[in-house]
Amino acid sequence: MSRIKTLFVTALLASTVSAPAFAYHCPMDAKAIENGLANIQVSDEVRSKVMQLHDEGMAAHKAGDHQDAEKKLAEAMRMLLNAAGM
Ligand SMILES: [Cu+2]
Repeated sequence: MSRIKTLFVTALLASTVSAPAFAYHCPMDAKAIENGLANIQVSDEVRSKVMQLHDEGMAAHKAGDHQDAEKKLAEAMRMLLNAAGM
């Protein structure tokens, strides 16, 4: 559980700190969300909301809108963290 938390916190920090200076990291964030969903017990409601944000984020990423993608992916990660009580 704590390894998952570290993963999310690292990804969220990367989102806020490095977004303008470094390459976008949407796929990394998406992977963190997938790992989180696989390892954290959440309600079906939270799971489907997180998956929706994940899918929307990756769709935006593929469309080249990385800023919007990272916003959605960060929101999904926060939702997972909140749901897990971390
Ligand atoms: Cu992207």
